[in-house]
Amino acid sequence: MLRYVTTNPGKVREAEEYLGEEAVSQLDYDYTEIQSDDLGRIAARGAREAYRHAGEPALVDDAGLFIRALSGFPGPYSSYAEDTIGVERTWELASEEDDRAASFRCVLAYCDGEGFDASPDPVDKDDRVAAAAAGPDGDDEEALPVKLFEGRVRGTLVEPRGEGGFGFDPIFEHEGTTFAEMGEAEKNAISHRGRALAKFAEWHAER
Ligand code: ITT
Ligand code: NA
Repeated sequence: MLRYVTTNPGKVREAEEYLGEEAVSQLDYDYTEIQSDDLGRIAARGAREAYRHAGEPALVDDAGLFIRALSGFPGPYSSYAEDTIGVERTWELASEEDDRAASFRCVLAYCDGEGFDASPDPVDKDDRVAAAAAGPDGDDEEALPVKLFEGRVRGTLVEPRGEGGFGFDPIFEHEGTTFAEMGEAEKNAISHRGRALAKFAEWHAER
């Protein structure tokens, strides 16, 4: 069984909606989040650790909100920003800027203890480059292969609207609708996570 490794129930709802509840189940495991401004490195390390912990195929989801006028803040520190200043005050900070553009990014890191070279590789060149970049940087265990899938979506920050979703969804508007005003399927069709899940699903189906 594929394990979606996260402590965040909002992420799990979206992954189950996309992949199907029979195909994936949550592993509520708090892997070590290394200090890095690179979501891919954070996720790759997490996926190796989660696979070693669970002994089952592991998919780690590292994501964040990047506010252009704030030089990408909170980015990889989004979870910390949500817990400390919160969504309202993040909006207040952004509302003082003329430029309200932001993006969400999600990197999924997959590790099942196997290598990827022998299998046909339908994934585009960017993903292979990213996978190589995530590669060995420590002892032998660190050398477990990890495959990365990234998704991004651009939007505009607005005053909070909507009851759905999680995290910064109420202040993230895409084509007139905030992510918190969308259902899971609607959000997955356009979101950073949905796009990363689509790349993963396409690759995993061939595996
Ligand atoms: P895990 O590490 O256990 O998966 P987490 O919530 O701490 O849970 P991250 O470290 O990836 O996950 O932090 C991502 C944060 O970015 C998350 O807590 C939200 O504040 C924000 N975020 C990411 N994706 C989001 C989304 O789809 N909608 C709203 N906020 C999102
Ligand atoms: Na986290």
